[in-house]
Amino acid sequence: MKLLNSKMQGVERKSNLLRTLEIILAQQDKIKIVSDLAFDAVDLDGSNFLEKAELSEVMRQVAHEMKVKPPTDGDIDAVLKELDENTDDKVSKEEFLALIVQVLRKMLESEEDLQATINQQITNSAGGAGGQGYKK
Ligand SMILES: [Ca+2]
Repeated sequence: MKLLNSKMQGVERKSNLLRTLEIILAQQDKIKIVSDLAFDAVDLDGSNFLEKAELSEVMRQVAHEMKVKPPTDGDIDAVLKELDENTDDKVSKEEFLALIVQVLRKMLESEEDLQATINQQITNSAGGAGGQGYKK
């Protein structure tokens, strides 16, 4: 926190999700633990690799959780191709970790955008509305 003090004025209003995402992304070793747990949950046949069907399943779940459109078959192929660094048509734990980090980064970015919009609106309304009105 001390390091951040000088730039705190503009960024005080952060959602819990935004804080959580920032904390998570700063702790890659913990992401690895969570990633491995998630991997094991997704690796339905216990092969230690995620085949396309398993990848499809987790992408649908993530899309559902994030309330975005479900992935198409083309999306799944594209992600598999992108993640599958050694081109064996399946995703290893290391390759999966890269996916988790990407998803967290995307969430952080969209949360930051949302937060910036909210902060702007609070700033605008605080100007004329006498301040006290914005309480939980
Ligand atoms: Ca598998």
